[in-house]
Amino acid sequence: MSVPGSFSVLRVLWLLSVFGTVLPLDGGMLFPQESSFREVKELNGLWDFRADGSPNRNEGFEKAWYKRRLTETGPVIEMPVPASYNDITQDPTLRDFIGWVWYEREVFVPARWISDEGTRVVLRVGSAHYYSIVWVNGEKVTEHEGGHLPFEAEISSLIRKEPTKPCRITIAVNNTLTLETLPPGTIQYMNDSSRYPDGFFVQNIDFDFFNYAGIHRSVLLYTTPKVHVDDISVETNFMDNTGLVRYKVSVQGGFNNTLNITLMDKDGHFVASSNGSSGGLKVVDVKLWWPYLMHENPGYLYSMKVHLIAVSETSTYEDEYTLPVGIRTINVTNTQFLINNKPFYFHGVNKHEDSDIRGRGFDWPLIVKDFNLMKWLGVNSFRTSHYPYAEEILQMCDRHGIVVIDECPGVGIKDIRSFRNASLSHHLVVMDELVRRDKNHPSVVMWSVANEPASEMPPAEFYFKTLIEHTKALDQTRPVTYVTIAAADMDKGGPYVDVVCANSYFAWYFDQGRLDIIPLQLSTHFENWYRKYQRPIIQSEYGADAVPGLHMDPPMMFTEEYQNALLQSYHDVFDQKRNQYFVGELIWNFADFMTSQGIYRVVGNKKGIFTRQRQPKAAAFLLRKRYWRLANETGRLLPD
Ligand code: BDP
Repeated sequence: MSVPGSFSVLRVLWLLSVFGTVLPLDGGMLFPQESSFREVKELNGLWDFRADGSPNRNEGFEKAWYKRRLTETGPVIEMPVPASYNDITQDPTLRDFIGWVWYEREVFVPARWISDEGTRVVLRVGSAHYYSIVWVNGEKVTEHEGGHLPFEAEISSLIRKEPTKPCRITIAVNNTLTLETLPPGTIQYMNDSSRYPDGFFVQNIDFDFFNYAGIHRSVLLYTTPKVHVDDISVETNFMDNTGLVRYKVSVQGGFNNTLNITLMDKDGHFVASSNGSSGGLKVVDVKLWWPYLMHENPGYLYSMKVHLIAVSETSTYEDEYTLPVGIRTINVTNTQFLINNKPFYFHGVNKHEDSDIRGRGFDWPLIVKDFNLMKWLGVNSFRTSHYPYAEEILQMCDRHGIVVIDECPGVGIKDIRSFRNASLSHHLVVMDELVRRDKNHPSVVMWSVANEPASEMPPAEFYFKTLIEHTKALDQTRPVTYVTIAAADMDKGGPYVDVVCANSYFAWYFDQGRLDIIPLQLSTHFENWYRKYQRPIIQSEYGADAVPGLHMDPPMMFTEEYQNALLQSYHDVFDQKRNQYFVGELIWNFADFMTSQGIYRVVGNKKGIFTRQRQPKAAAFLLRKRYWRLANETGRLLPD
C-alpha cells in the first residue's frame, strides 16, 4: 500500500517520538493568568485558513506555506478560532477533510513586551486536533502530538528579531489518526479502480463520535518574567479540624530565588504562609472542599499566592502566580469511594465537548448552560468521556463542586497492533501531559486511562499494568481506572484498576427491545465483577437512543418511553447494590452528539437526555427526580 506524502511527513514525526525513550516532561503547564507581573493577550477570532487539498496533502510543506502570508499561497477563507472547522462551511469536503489544514494570523505584540528583555513571551494553544506544527514569522517554534491538551513555545527572541513588524503565526494541523495515535485509527486506500477514483482513501475509526478537527481552544500570547514560577504542585490532607497543603514550586531561569507562599481564604483573609520551593501550610479550622449536594457549602477554594523574587548580577525579577486550592482527600476501600472520609455516590453524566456549528470548539455560553443544566438535574459528577476537556471546565468544576473522572483520549483501542510499544509509549506521554495539567484540580478525583479497550486481548494485561502503574507513580493521591465493557472473566487489565468502571447496554445492543432481561443480566454482571476483583463498581455508561418527540406505549426502541423504561430498569438494580459495593451511575449521555455517518446513527448519537441543543427529553425529568432523591439520601446535605 502506498503512503502519500502527507502521511509520510506524519510518519517521520511519529517515528521520532516512538523510538525516543519516554522522558519526563520538561517544564510545567500552568494555566495562563494575569497578575501584576504577567499579561495575557487572546488571539481568538478570525484566522486565515486553507485546507491542503493536494492529492498527497503535502503541498503546504513542499511550497513552504509558512514562509509567507497564507493569502499569497492561494485562496484562503476566514475561520473562527476556537472552533472545529468541519461544520463552518457548506462544503462537504471540508467537513470530511483528512490531512493538513493551515491557519494563520498576524498579531501586534505590545512594544514593551519586545523592548523589555526581562519579559518572556509565550505562545500557547489550548488544544488543536490532532498533530500541530507552529511557526512564527516563518520559523518553526514547536510541534505537538495529541488533540486535547495544551502546548506552548517561548517566542521572545524571535519577536525581538524584527521588532517593528507584526508577528505572523502559522499553525498547520493534521487530523489523521493512525494505529499509534490516541485515539487510534487507520487510513485505508480503496484500490479497486472500478469502484473508487485514483487515490481514494478513508479514515477508519473505532469510536463513536465525530473526529472534529481544527484549533479547538484559545490561542494566547502571555508573558512571564524571564525568571518565573514554572510549575506548582499541591497535595492536601486534613486531620480533625486542621488542613494541610503540601506544595512544591519550580522556578525556571534563575538563581538566588526567594519564594513566599501565602494561603488566603475565600474572602482574601490570611490563613498561613511559608517560604521556599517546597513545604507545608497548616490550616486551622479548615473548610474542606466538598462536592455539590454533599455539603451546604460545596467547592470551597483557598488561594495560594506564590511570590518570587530572583536576583541576578544585573537585574531583579519578580513574579506572582495564584493557584486555587481545595482541601480534600480521596480514598478507595473494597466497597466505597471516599471523599473526605465520607462515602461518595456518583450520580452524574458522561459528556462530550460537542455542539452545533462549533463542533468541539470551546464556547462559554455552551459551557455555562451545561453547568446550569447539570445543577438543575442534581448531577454531582461527570466523566470527561472520551478525552480531556478544556481546563476552564475543570476550573468551573472546582468552584461548583462537580466531581470529575478525568479521562485521557485512549478510546477505540481495539486493534491488537495498537497495544504495541509505540502506542504504549505515546499513551504514557499523554498521561504525563494530562496529570501535569490537571493535578491541582480538587474536582478531579480519578484518572481514567482508557475507554472500552479490547481488554480481553492478551497484550492488554501488560499494557494496562504499565499504564496504570505509571499513572499512579505520577500521582499517588488519586485512584486510577479504565472503563471497560468486557465481561469480568475476559478482562485482562481488571486486576490493576482501583475502581471497576463498567459500561453496559443491555436491552439495546443485545436482546433488543427486551427490557425484562435487564434486572437479571445487570445484577449477574455486577456480582461477577465484585466476586472477581473486590473493588467498588461504577456504572460508567448505560442508556438508549431516543429520537425526541417519538412516542410509543408499550415502549419501543428509539422512543422517549423506551429510554425512560430502560433507565428505570437499570435504576432498580442500582438501588439494590448501592449499599453493597456499587458507588455510582453515569448516564450515557448528557446530550445528543455528532458521530460519523453510519446505519446505526440518525444524524448522530441520540442517547442524550438532552438534545444537542440542550432541550430536555422525558428522561431528563426522570433523572432529575432520581438525582435529587439520591442527593438527599446519600449526600449528607447537612454539615457534619
Ligand atoms: C459506548 C461507548 C460510547 C458510545 C456508546 C454508544 O463508550 O462512546 O457512544 O457506547 O454506543 O460503548 O452509544
